[in-house]
Order: sequence, then structure tokens, then C-alpha cells
Amino acid sequence: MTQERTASLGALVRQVVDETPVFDIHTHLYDAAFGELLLWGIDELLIYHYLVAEAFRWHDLTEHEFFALPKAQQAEVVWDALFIKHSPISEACRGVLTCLNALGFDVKKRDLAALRREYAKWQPGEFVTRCCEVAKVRKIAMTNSPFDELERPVWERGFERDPRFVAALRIDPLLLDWPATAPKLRAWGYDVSAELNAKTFDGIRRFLGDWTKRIDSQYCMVSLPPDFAFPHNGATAQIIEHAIMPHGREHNQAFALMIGVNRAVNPALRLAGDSVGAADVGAVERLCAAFPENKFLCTMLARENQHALCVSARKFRNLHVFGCWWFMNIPQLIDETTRMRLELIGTSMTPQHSDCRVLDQLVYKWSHSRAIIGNALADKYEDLAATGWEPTRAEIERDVHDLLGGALEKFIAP
Ligand code: HDL
Ligand code: ZN
Repeated sequence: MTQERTASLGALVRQVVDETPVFDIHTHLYDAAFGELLLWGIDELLIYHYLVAEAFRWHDLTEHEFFALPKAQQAEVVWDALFIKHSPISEACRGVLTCLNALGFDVKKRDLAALRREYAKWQPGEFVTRCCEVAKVRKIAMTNSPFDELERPVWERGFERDPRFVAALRIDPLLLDWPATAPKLRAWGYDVSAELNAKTFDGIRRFLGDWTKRIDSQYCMVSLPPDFAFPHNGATAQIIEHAIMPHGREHNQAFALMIGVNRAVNPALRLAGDSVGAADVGAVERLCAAFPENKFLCTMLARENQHALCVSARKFRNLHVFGCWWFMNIPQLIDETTRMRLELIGTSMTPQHSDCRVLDQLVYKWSHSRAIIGNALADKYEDLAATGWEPTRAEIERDVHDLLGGALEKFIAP
């Protein structure tokens, strides 16, 4: 292939990746109908827990003193520590500036007050549209928990849905703390007990079925610690086997496993206090093998798990690997992991999700990842072209649509 043909192929691939609308398959964003639960704006960007954790490495407030401050002052502490006193080089810091710049706000002046005045001109609803347009995001999967005291009442009273926001049923308390969760289900009218027997499993399935219908859940999700084991006689594995699996087959709900989080290693940091541990990919393989009629989505938090997880996806067609989750979501690891996945399983995976907690973050999480995914894909298509198989624009557009949420939509479809 001639030099200029190669250059133009690379440019075409990067353009298609840059322009293809995304289905963002896991976020902590909310339909504007959830009011205060939808976080947006400069102060929320600055107190994102990734930045809070980083800022503690520079300032000398105690955790108690910091969290006692009003949000605006917390934001000022972070701004001073990570942007003014030190260059905002980390991925989370650079992300704030990418958002501001792409949304048309002036970062050169380093003027937080001026940024706040700019944001004050926006309303939540129109800002959702602005961020989705700039980030080119067509659909957003929320994280929806019936155990969230602020979220549950909104679902129970009902509201007009924004079609851009789809729901995903999040069930961590049910799987990770059954003794404390059983009384909640009982209070909500489900005939369950602390004892893991057939009656309890049936009650859990009714609960899952009711909420799946109520929110029109796209899939069911849990985050699990590094020591997650399957099979196992503990509550987590038993409820998965006897309730989640039959529920998934009955309601066409893929089961999304996010594995490797050590919760609250530093509890004083609150949401910022979680860490990472290497997990057992074998547990995922044994689940996929034991339940071939069920669909599994999986992302893992430890870098050292990524290769084995990708190999597992080659063994099990009912396993869809996705994302560079949390501590994996940095350019170096997104590049390494995406290239490895493309080379092991082609486009039958979803390289990224944003995990956004603040609406504006859609802009940076997707522009940063698109650049990396675009470069990796451009190299792979150039390798392809070197064999004489020259990809067409239509084929590239089809493949990129698949990678940016299309393959997942096909995977979870009935
Ligand atoms: O459990 C999860 O879904 C994680 O994404 C946590 O919410 C974590 O706090 C986070 O925001 N990671 O990006
Ligand atoms: Zn998340």
C-alpha cells in the first residue's frame, strides 16, 4: 500500500472514531428528572472523587476538615492544590480542562470565579443536550439502585423518561450484604428471609423482576471484590446461582460483573477511599461455563487481570468484555488494553465506558478515549491493508459503531 494511501487510511479511521455517536454503557449519570442526583458544573467537576483523593496528597487539611467544608470550598481546595500550586498533569485533572475547553469556557485565565459565572448561564436540561452533542454520545446507561434512598422514590412516583438515558439495575447490597438487605426486601413486600432457601430465592427473583420492569433495565450489574469466587457456598455465589441466573434467562438480563474493587481501604476518604486487587478470572469462566444460556458482561479493575479476561472472552461467546474501568482509565492502560483486545478478539468487545459521575465529564472521557482507540484502530487497519485486504469506509464505520456500543446492543438484545 502506498505511503499516502496508508496516511489517508489512518486519517479516515481516526475521523470515523471521532465522529461515531457512542452508547455509553456504564455511567453514574441521571436523567434530569432525578433533579439533584444529576451532577454537573465546575464545582462538581473539581470535587470528583478521583481529584479529591489526589488533592489530599498536597494539602494538609484532615479528611474531617475537608469534608466539613461546603462543596464550593472543597472545590477551591482542589483547584488550588492540583491546578494552581501544581500543574494539572494527571488524567483526571487534564479531563477537567478538556471539558472546560471543549465546552467553550476559558481556562487560560485560571479564574475559577469567572468559570462559575459562565456555568451559571446554563440550565440542567439544556446542558445535558450540550454535553451529549459535544461528546457525541447518543445513549447513556445509568446506574440505578432500588437501595438508594434518594433514587427509589423517583421511580416509585414515576416520571417522563428522557430516551437518551437508559437504566441498569445495580444490586450490590443484595449480593454483598444479604443479612442487612433481606429485611429491606421484606419491608417492600417480598417473602424472603436471611436463610438462603427456595422461598428466599423466589422472593429475590420477584424483586428483580419487578424492578427490571419498573426501570426497563438493560442489564443487571454488581461490583465485586478481588476474592469473588464461583462456585462457592457463600451468599454471593448462592444468590447468583439460584436467583440472578434464572432471572437473567427469564427477563433477558445480561449480568454485568465489575470485579476487583477493595472498598474503603481508607474509609476517611469516603467515595475516594476504594482501592484495587487482582481477582480470579477463573470464577468468571466457571460462571460462563455453568450458565451457557446466560449473558455476561465483565470488566476488571486490575491491570494484571486484563489479558486473562480477554482470553476468557475467546473461550465463551456468552462473555462480553468491556471498558477500562476506574484505575484502568488512563491513556497508557486504555491503549495497552484496547490493542490487546483488538488483537485477541477483534471488534467483539466494548473498549470503553465513561463511568462518569458528573455530566460534563462525558466530554473529556470520550474525547480522550476516542483519540486512543482511533490510534490503535488506525494501526490495526493499516496492518490489515498491508495484507492486501483494504477496508472500505463502510466496513470501518460498521466496525466502529460496533465498538462504541453497537456490539453491546446486539449482545444484550433478546
Ligand atoms: O462501582 C462502580 O460502579 C465504580 O465505578 C464506582 O462507582 C467508583 O466510585 C467510580 O466512580 N469509578 O469510576
Ligand atoms: Zn461505575
